[in-house]
Amino acid sequence: MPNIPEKLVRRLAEAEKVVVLTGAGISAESGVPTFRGDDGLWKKFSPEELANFDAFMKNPQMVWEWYQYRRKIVEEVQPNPGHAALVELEKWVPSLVVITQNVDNLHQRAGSRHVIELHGNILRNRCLECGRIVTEKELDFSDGVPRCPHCGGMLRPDVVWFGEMLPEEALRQAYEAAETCDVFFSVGTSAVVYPAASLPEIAFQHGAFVVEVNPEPTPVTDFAHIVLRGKSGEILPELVAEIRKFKSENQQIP
Ligand code: BJW
Ligand code: ZN
Repeated sequence: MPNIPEKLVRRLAEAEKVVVLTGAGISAESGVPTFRGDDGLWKKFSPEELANFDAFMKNPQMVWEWYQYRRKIVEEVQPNPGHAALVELEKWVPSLVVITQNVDNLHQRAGSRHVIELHGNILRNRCLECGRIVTEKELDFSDGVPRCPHCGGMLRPDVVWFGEMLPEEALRQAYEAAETCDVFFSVGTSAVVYPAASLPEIAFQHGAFVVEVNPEPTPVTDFAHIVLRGKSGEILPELVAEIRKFKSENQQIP
């Protein structure tokens, strides 16, 4: 496990605004499969092929089965020490925003207070006709594909597929956070899916100190100020321990 550079601890101790962009890798140690790479969720199909509206309309039953399978995983797993470390980090910096590409709700379950969801949430469903949000309890799969209890329209998972716009307000807040932060972390994301993938570079261009936490190289590696190679469930707790130590040595106990 890499040691945490003192420079990073100092930067964090002085920071006003910290932003953490997360991807599937932060949930890997909870048991949620990632999308790409050797352990990727979609080995047979690329995410680009499956996660789009045309694929859903062509075979809604298959796509629903797939989402119900993943939903079950997400409901059965627990947040891991990486999620928990981000909750503690809130104590040590004046402002912390988590921007997540994940749809698994694990940051919220861990207790992070300011989470921006860029790609929706797998626990919600939305009606294609009336736009209402429908809870999981209301889903009826007796005809294969669930229908809206209000208008009978087709339901879909309330997530963002390829070719679809990200939620406007969430994206606006994410850009603003990236443009104004002092320290920006890119954690457990392959950083290949846009527009989320542009956020680390935007932060860098606006003068933020950019840190990558990932066992593998990504496009962010090329410009990050510090790269911490390894699992987020190990590195993030170690980082938070260093800040806790630094703050207590400097008598800034909250
Ligand atoms: C660990 C670890 C451990 C492992 N600890 N780390 C500009 C340029 C080029 C293309 C585009 C562009 N702008 C838009 C596009 C098109 C497209 C796109 O980006 N395509 C690229 C693939 C080329 N983007 C879109 O279509 C987006 N919409 C959009 O831009 O709207 C405007 C528009 C409309 C019409 C036309 C053009 C523009 C929408 C993107 C939606 C993405 N949706 C998904 C599915 C969500 C629902 C679901 O879950 O089913 O989001 S795809 C999937 O990828 C999911 C993820 O959030 C996303 C990112 O993946 P992530 O999180 O990075 O996971 P992995 O698996 O890729 O990486 C895991 C990482 O963890 C790895 O690096 C590991 O090493 C690491 N890891 N263990 C730490 N223990
Ligand atoms: Zn409806």
